[in-house]
Amino acid sequence: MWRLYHFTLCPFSRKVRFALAVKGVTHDLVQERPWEKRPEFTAMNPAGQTPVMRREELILCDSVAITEHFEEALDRTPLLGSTPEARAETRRLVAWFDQKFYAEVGAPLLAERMYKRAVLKGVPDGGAIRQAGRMADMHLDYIDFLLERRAWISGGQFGLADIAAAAHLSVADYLAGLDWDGHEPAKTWYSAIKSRPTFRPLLAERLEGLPPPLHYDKLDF
Ligand SMILES: N[C@@H](CCC(=O)N[C@@H](CS)C(=O)NCC(=O)O)C(=O)O
Repeated sequence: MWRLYHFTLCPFSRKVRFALAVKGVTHDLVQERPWEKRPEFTAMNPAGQTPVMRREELILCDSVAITEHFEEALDRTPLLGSTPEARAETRRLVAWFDQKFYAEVGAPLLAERMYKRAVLKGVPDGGAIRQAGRMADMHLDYIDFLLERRAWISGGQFGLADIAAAAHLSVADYLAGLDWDGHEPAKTWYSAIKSRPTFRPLLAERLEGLPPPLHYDKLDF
């Protein structure tokens, strides 16, 4: 049986969890706080980052390596696309959310609203939060732009770019960093994602002492 070392508000962990659920890979979960740098954890992943997957002696680190591993190992429910062009587009957008969205929105919100508040018990930097909100709005505009031209973020079919987008957006939404008003295409898409039984367990999880806004797990938001 696979074991996934994850952190509830880690978007990369959420991406792997959503992909594993869609592909039907059973696993158990270990909650890891990566900033604690547990020696047994850094022994598995020298980068000290969640997510990590383990089955006996086999250890997989990094969300892209993990999701691509299951894409190659399992024929069922392909998530990258059926042509080289479709796969390149899916990978471009996975990188968009993992790199650009995370750097501009997810990481500052996690630093200010989760780490500073819940771990350091300090005072968040309002300027950094407002800047993350402005960038989030730009990303929602881009998601609207894509969804006015295609059925899913990945392209014609639901795929790994939708999973990456949902994982990153859900963390930003938990941290009250998204204003959905005026983003109807993105809202309709995210409502469809939220209603999936493979995504609902992620929405049900809470970090102690840090509740999400009321709309967070509602289909109508
Ligand atoms: N490229 C990695 C990034 C993972 C990552 O940045 N994880 C964060 C938590 S969301 C982490 O463990 N940060 C602790 C650190 O970098 O020391 C992946 O895709 O898995």
